[in-house]
Amino acid sequence: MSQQTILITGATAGFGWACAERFAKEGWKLIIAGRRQERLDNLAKQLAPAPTHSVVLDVRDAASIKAMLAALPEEFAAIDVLLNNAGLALGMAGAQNASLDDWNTMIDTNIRGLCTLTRLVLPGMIARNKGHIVNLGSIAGTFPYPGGNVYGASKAFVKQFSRNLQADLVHTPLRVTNIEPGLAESEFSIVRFHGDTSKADAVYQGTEPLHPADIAEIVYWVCSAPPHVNICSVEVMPTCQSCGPLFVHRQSTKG
Ligand code: NDP
Ligand code: 8X3
Repeated sequence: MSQQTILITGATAGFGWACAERFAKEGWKLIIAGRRQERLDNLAKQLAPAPTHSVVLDVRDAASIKAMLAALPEEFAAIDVLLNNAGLALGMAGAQNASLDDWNTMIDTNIRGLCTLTRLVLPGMIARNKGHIVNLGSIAGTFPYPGGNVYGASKAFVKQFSRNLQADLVHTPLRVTNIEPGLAESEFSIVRFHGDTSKADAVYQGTEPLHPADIAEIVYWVCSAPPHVNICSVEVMPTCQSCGPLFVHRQSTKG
């Protein structure tokens, strides 16, 4: 098979970085995107000699996405896999106290950015009769928790959008997968707590969380399944995690 091409958003850290390494190891061509130029430069050096095209890209900016796709060098233009990985959680306050700016950033990144990329990449895939959209959802899109509010809702969108995409594409050979990880250590919690590393460290204390390489292995696995096999979703937690029981708040019986 000729060399395949993957476009990875959010390649400058965590899952995206690990996926770039995993696919490079298998001889894929890589388009790596993120907002931090220096990280992209370091990653490209690390991936060498894999063919790599780096793009500074904010997925919230539709015009930049269009320009990026229009300017792809010919050898990277036929995207086989779009890995919609760029995303973030911001804050853990209850809905009544949460920052509206944080909510809008999550909506613009996790929902609007993912939709824009998908919409703009799909026509090329349809024309080539080949392609795979892999989205990074989360267990937070299924299981609610206090402070998860808009983050969880954005990942519920990703889950349902993935299923609806599959419905739209059923008459084509294109595939759609939603990866739904639980607790995984990356820069995710540092970002969530706005750079407070002690709060971020506490999230993983006393656990063996998932590692970005675990997610990369799963993403590579779903992409390397035979063409007639569409792995629709993968829910994955570290062994130390489970869903909690339903919670009931009871009035205090004391005075
Ligand atoms: P990281 O914070 O380590 O990486 C997030 C990546 O997203 C970075 O490369 C960042 O790059 C990029 N990103 C964020 N905002 C934008 C933007 N506006 N435009 C372009 N790129 C952006 O987190 P993870 O690797 O853990 O997260 C990756 C995905 O997995 C996210 O969608 C997250 O919601 C999801 N996920 C994470 C889990 C976890 O526990 N870690 C569990 C379940 C799902 P840069 O800042 O350079 O732009
Ligand atoms: C990340 C997993 O549980 O922190 O999506 O929301 S969680």
